[in-house]
Amino acid sequence: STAENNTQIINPEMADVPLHEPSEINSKINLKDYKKPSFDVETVDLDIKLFAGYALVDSKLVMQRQAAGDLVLNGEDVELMAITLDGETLATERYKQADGKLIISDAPDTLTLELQVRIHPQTNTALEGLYMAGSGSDTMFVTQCEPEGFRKITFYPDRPDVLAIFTTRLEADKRYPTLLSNGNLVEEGDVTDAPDRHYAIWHDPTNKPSYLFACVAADLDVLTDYHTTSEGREVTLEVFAKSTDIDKCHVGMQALKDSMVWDEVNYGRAYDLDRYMIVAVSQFNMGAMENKGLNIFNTACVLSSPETTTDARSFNVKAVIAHEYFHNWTGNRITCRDWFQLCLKEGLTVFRDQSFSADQQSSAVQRIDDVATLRAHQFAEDAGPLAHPVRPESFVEINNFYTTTIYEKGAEIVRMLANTLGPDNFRRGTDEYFRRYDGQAVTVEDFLSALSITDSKIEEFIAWYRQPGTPILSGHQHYDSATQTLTITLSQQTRHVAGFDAPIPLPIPVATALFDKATGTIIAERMLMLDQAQQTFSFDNVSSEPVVSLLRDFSAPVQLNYDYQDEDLAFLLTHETNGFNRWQVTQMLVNRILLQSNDSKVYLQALAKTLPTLAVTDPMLAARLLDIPSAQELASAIHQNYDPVLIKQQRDRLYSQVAESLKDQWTILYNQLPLEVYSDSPEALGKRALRNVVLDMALTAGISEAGKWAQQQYDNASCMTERFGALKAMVNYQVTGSDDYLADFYQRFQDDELVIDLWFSVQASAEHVTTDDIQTLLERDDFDWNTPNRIRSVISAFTAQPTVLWTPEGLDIYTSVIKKMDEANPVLASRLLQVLARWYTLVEPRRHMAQDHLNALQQQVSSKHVLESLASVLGA
Ligand code: 0A1
Ligand code: ZN
Repeated sequence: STAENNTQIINPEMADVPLHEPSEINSKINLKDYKKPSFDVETVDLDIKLFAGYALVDSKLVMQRQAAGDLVLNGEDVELMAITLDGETLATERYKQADGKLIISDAPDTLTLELQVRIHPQTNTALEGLYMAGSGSDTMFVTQCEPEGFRKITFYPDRPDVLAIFTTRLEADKRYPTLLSNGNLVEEGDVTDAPDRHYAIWHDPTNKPSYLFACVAADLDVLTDYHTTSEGREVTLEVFAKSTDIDKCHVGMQALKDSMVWDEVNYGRAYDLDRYMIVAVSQFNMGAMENKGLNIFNTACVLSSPETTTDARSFNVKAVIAHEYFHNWTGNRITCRDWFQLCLKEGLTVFRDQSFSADQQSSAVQRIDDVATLRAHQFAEDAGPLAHPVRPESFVEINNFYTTTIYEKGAEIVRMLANTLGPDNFRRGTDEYFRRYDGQAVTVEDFLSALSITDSKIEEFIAWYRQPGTPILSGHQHYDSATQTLTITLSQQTRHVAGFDAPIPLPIPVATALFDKATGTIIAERMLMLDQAQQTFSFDNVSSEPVVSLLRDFSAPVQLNYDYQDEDLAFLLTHETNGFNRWQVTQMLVNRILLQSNDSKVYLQALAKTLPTLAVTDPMLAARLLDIPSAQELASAIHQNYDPVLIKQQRDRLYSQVAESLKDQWTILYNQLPLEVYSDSPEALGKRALRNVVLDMALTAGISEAGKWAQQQYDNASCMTERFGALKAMVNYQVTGSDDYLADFYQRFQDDELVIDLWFSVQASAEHVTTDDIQTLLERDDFDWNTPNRIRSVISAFTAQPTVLWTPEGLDIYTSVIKKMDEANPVLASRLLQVLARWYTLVEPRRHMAQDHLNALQQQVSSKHVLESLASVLGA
């Protein structure tokens, strides 16, 4: 009867996905086939000369044999102009070039290889390798080498277990005064005989894999600051951005300094070079990139100012800065042996940035946001055809594996390890990890082995890395008043994902507390370690039946299915001591109402009781407690006959019930939260967040002045959070005059690309958006197909409205964008496609309609990125 009942979740949903002819995708790469490289690179000297229509790249590799076998270099879209081995031109019969490889079969054990290649950064729209960003007179050259972009710059053994010392000479026209690469600047000057050209030489003293190489040629301003490390090193910090953006670099700079101190204090890790550079680029496929000493950032993840950046985005800027900085130790100094180990650096680094962020704001709110993201995106991925282990065992295109499973579930595993060990032993473990593996390319097993020095059971967590699917944790309790004993029985079940071994029980740490019903206080607290299919845990000396709070602070990435009464949850909403746990029970209540048609009375009463005080004591938490899962998150819990219209109606109905039942509160609260002078304190952030939620609620409840409030909030806004919150509300509720406000917003911010992205997205995600509206946005002159941020501001925003997306017209638009990007930017195209993975859960006729669209798309695309994702999505 319920969408959450076990059978539907555990039965492999893919059973009713038709088998599809596998398409012609290039061969799979398997973890089990890993072989050490036959040659190591000791030093690389690069000379990159940028010209108007092309670039020439000279390289000199000093190499040493490590194992038997051919000398294999990778190269894609690079034109070989010259090749010498130990100073002699290499005869064409001594090497062969095929399938993106250059193979030299009878290479000596030590050798120097010199190559010259020609590449075309100006026409590189894939944003991998060396590419030109920007347009017209406002261009720059920039690189993206992770995971396999370096092979688009020159022939090289482009794999993370080949570490080398890089020296880079970069030469360009003086229109690009800023010439940067990794490490330290050793020389710069004019090019003899070419008065318009100049060069710079950079040397990176650390051994690094090619994916961490970067260079930039641009015309940028710089914001400079300094940090003295705990080891006494003076580090120059530089953030490079367009001159008009430089005043938006202070938030990022401060976050960088905070991150440096945080890593010294919490992990004993100090920075190791004299210079740390960040470059802001407006065309970038992802958030940012941790290249050694020279991070490249999507402008959206580094620029921030109160007038132009919402609080949520600004908070994200700080988190991404921290993430990339933390990679210096977890990723760069200790790197991955192969790309199957991607979670080794990403899971650990996300865990570290989440911990950093938790120290910058209420840790409860941080946990709420991280868990909400995990549940909305990772749980959906794990429930569908793109499910894969946190450490995959095979792939066609590694770019398809920068997923929420590897990042966010990977971070949850590290969190479980940290919680199981406790802070002291976790620190001992990470110290050991850094001591043992600094300068090496290692595996997940190496990480677990270092962490387990104080507790060998830790190594059992390897199962979490190997097995896909979200475990379901079920349980019930029994109280025996005669013996004063409470027993809790827990069991776990994970769906069997096609193509993988049958699931085995995982070690699941279940943080548990018992609450006395009469006093509402905690009478016992324990971490239960469920490591079998089913286990019973008992608590003695329990004088009356308590309310059990389970999975506190979300102690494991599982779906909880405990036989709570709604009243127990309402009790916990009042008495739980930790804000995260309070939020978690509201979400359980909401899910029961929306997915199991439970009555909403208990939930509404509990909210009415909690909200008025909480709004004053902790406005940020109060705002979160009013969360109702998004349409997409709800969809991720439905495994068949998903009807987007029905789910939207139910969600809207509950939203209205909340708004109506607390109607008197909204006016009181809105008046309690007058606009204030901008401040970035947690209190001010909390008030702004709550004010925007209250505004929405007031509009839903039909409070007659609410439209006025929105207009006034827009007009008098002191920052983007206030202005954009008001605009969004006006657009969604079609407040009279909202079109004028949209026009005003455009007018005010037309020179700021990132704000115009907001302008696009507020329309594309609007409650009443139509496919015609989306089409109109895509046809505008300022809709730029070369800028991923702009594409996402319409296309990704549009997925917020599943009732429009899952229509023939909606899918026509969505798949035509994938088709368009398939050639130009396959990384982006494939990521957009992955969002459609759960098409097969739709109710007919939408299901067939979606299938037809995906089948048609398969005939029209050719990148292995999109073909691999499509094959999985179609159930091949
Ligand atoms: N390592 C980066 C993420 C990243 C991955 C791929 C990219 O280009 C295709 C760019 C960035 C991080 O974790 O931040
Ligand atoms: Zn990362």
